[in-house]
Amino acid sequence: MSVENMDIEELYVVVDSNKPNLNDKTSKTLKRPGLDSQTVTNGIEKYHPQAFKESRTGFVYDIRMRYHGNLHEGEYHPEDPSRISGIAKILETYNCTERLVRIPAREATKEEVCLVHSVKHWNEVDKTAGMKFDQLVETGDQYNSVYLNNDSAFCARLACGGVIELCKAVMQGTVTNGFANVRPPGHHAEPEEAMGFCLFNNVAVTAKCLREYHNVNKILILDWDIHHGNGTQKAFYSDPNIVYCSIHRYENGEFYPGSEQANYTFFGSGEAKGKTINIPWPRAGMYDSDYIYAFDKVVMPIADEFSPDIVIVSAGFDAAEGDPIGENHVSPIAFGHMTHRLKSIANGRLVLALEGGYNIDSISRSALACVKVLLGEAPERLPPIKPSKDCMETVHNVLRVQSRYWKSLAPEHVEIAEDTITKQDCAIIDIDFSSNPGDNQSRHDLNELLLYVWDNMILHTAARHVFLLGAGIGCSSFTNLITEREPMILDRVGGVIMVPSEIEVPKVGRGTNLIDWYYEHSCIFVPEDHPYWEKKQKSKVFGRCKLPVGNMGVAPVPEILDQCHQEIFRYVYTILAEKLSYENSKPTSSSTFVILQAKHGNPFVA
Ligand code: X5A
Ligand code: ZN
Repeated sequence: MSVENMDIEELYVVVDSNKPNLNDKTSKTLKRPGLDSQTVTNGIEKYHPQAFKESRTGFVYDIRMRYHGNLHEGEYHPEDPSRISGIAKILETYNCTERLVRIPAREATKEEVCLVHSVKHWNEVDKTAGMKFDQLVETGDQYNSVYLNNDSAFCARLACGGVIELCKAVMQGTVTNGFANVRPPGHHAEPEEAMGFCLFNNVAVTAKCLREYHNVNKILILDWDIHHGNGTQKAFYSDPNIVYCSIHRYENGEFYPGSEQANYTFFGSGEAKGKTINIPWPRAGMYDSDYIYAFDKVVMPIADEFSPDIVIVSAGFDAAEGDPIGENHVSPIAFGHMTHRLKSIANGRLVLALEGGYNIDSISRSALACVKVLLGEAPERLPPIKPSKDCMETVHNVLRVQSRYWKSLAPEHVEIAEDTITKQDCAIIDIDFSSNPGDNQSRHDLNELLLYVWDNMILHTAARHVFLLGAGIGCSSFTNLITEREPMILDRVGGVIMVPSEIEVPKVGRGTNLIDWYYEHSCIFVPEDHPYWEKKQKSKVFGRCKLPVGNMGVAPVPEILDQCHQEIFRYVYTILAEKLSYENSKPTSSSTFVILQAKHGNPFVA
């Protein structure tokens, strides 16, 4: 593409030249679809005599699930019996046990387990109860990451039956929600085989049971264990009634269980396209903000739109701070928040079933935070959400794929963006925003609007070279955007051009990295008689300020823009020409660019 030859008129794709109604946007993304006719007619209604009913929280814990243990005495295995006793103990210490309704575990039956697993698998597990030491070792070694003793099969049946009983209790209204403190875990267990410390897939078997025997129509399984639940995904990959959504460490397929099927490019098949949602972290080291961001941008909109009859969480705590395997940093408070958000779905019918998690202290404190929220306590306050660049990139990849299947992920604005921006080499998003410079409310609205356009339009595109062009009060909203979205901005923005006119020259936020970048990538046109030039110290936080050519002093925004437009486009062209000629030498280049322009006053006449 030769940018020099491009007519400026052709650059214009005015996506939205009026001030969108921010309230309208809110009601669109947060709207709750409500009960659809299917839910009302399939007999689910009788399960929740609603309004003001007292909330009760069920708890499954059977000490016999501690019998499953490593045969090699003295040899440490992370999936240890003390995991569930540690959780039980902390709940006791913090006086939660007495507030919980104990739901007895029982062994799952062959018929139940075989709704997910093959009879061959059931028999193989069953046989282990009578095996000698050598046979146990040999059988365990035949699987990927599984150990066995003579009680393993019994414990696996108990864990599975425990989750079934708790979910039944929730559907029947005996309890509102609950926590299943069970082991061995389940989500790696596939229809035909044990895997990853898992023998039977507790959550998958439960979901099938609910549909088969308990008249439940739609189920959401949310898996926040650090590992991808390959077994659960496999069990429901073509089932449109069960949504499986997993947040996990992926590392380009390197992390356990090490399959490409954990990538966001796997989203379900046939009628169930979009019913598998993978949110794959590219590395270890994710924090609370990353999880909450994924929740707010992907999990909750989908949960709301799907409107399940019950939510089951594959609640591993190996993403918790301190976990030796997960190496992420999720705090107990964040686990509490995720639990809290999920309570808003399915009339509060929510069951957490333990999966992985290998630091006893971490999993105990995380489980405690979740149980407290289930019991009705408010989660503690979290600091403001600051997702990492890797998180935002992952989430937006997920959104790009999933917005084809979920309306709530693709508001009208974004559909326009898909059509007008992704299908061409370039586009201009023009936001005209009329207001008075001193009006704080409109400044706040414009800040929100730019963040919204960035998150929902620009990040949905493949544009690698975004230019930000601010005029008048639009300028300070851009420095706000740059500060709020620093990691992605540094990655995607080619240059920032500002024409503040009589407005104060805005500054970017703290951080030498950001400030240096801003200085290197900005071009701020400040007229000769602007008070800026009187300042003694000209800090880099104001960007690279310059006098417009043929300076005529402070004038209304449209006039200054008019005066500067040659210079502005020369600036954009120079940077683009440089970047594109560099990229064209590489096969993977993308030449798309967007100019986001926000200003007040009359439309910019080029
Ligand atoms: C349930 C769970 C982890 C398996 C890791 C095997 N399994 N290296 O967290
Ligand atoms: Zn795990």
